[in-house]
Amino acid sequence: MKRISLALTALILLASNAWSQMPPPQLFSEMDGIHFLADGTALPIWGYGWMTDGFITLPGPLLTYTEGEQVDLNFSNPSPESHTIHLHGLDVDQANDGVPTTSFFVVTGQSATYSFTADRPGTFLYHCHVTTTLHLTMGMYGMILVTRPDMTLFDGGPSYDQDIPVFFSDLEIATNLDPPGSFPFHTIRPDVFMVNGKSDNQLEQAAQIVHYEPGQTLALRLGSMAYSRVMCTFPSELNAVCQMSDGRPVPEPFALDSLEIYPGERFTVLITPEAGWDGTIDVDYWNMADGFIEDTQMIRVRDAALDVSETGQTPWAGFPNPAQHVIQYPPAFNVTVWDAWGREMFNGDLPDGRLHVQQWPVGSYLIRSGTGPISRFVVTD
Ligand SMILES: [Cu+2]
Repeated sequence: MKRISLALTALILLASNAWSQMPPPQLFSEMDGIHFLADGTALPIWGYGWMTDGFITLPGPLLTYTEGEQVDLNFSNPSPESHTIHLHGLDVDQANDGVPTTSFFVVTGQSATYSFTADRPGTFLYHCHVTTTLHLTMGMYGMILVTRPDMTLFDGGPSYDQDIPVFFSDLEIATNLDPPGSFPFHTIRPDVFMVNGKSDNQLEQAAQIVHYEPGQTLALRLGSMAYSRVMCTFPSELNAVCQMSDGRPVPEPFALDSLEIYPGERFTVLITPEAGWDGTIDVDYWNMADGFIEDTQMIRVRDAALDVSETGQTPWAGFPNPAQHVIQYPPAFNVTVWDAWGREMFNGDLPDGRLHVQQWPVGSYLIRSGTGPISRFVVTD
């Protein structure tokens, strides 16, 4: 009887939500998406996208809320099968949790609104909870961030400068090409391993690189929907400190050189990279069944001063950068150099283009000739 009344409630909820009438932002689900692998293969995916965009992505859109915000997450499903949005890790009530047996299915052609209060800051996930094994490997997942306007991780927690969402997942090409209609799904063996939906050379593209300014602290928002056990290795230059686990502060923050992330887990790790660093956080994907490493991907972290402009708008790129002794520019006049605090370090001409920095403190500097473009360089010891 309870089940029937729940179903009736769901039907009434759904009937009152014609999806054309929903205000944005509104997610939708589709089962005819395309995802490009690093080798150019176009792979069929299922997933979520913004209604206003009209296409789905892998992972789905990042959902960002402010602590305390009352959220109405509108969702419609024009796809041929039922789906839900399970709010993984958020403390929402049962009716809004997206587990179909205890809340409701969003069947083909219908819409629903998931209502909740984003009462805790942290890193969370969402995914479809219908035939979960299959719908997950097809791509129906994404990340949720709940942040605070004052840029602290939580009440009384440390402050930071940037949020960096890092979402791990994997898939099996054969399953995505030809999704099985029924069980067993436990035969799924992922063979594509992703960071924010990207693999291999895709992770060297500018949009995937984590850039920082020296002195900045970045909050890595790590979450996994992979079948694999994920292990991240943090080089010491990043000064990584784990602050939160599964959306709550850890009892005592701890320095990290590696971190294991099991399916569904989330961690918030602060990094404060040293000036002039360009390197990777290696990400190993371990097969949960046999305990072997299947693949290694990476997150590239780079001092923004070391980035080579892709637009050609920064012709004034010195060499080498970072520099220890001398940095070589084209010959120039009326050159000004500032340190990271805006103090003038040099003002004059460089007729031979050679800027001597051997005696300068380690750090990041800005340089400009006349009224030309400003470029950045790093001095190391
Ligand atoms: Cu689904």
